[in-house]
Amino acid sequence: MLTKIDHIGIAVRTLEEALPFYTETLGLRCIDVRDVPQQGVKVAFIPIGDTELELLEPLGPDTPVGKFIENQGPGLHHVCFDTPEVAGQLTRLKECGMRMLDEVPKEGAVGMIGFMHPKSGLGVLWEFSTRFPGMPPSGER
Ligand code: CMX
Repeated sequence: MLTKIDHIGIAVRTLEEALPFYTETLGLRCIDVRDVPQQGVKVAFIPIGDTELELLEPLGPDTPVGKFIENQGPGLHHVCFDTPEVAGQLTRLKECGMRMLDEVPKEGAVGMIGFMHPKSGLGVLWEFSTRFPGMPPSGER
């Protein structure tokens, strides 16, 4: 079961360069900035309605977001579904013949996550996430 859009991931060259557009020009609020070294990114969390934008600054050129920016420039990087059972989702999608980048969940910034390859996702890099116990849903913190 997929319950909502947990967040939209946006690749940025630097948070310093990107944040004023979101906070000053658009008038949104950044509630947290955090390094997520296991994903190679520094993340700024921006709630909007019942979901969030995640601005993703690469921690180096040899990271997924670093390579994405080198190839395509900054912009929309991925969309994340919330699900109560990420492990089951990854297994089910693999059984459907999807090319999974993760067959078992791994630790993300706010939950356990897994990605589907954009070639199976019809051009979109889809993420699936189950928030850690005690972590409020996106848009509620
Ligand atoms: N969205 C859509 N398409 C994408 C994409 C993206 N974010 N990133 C790459 N692609 C496309 C490329 O344009 C390319 O397409 P063409 O072959 O038509 O030119 C193709 O995918 C390349 O595929 P690849 O060679 O298999 O893979 P890459 O080495 O380019 O890596 C990807 C891409 C998605 C497999 C890799 O970035 C990955 O494993 N991502 C998952 C982890 C991740 O993104 N972590 C960062 C976010 C962490 C967080 O949210 O906390």
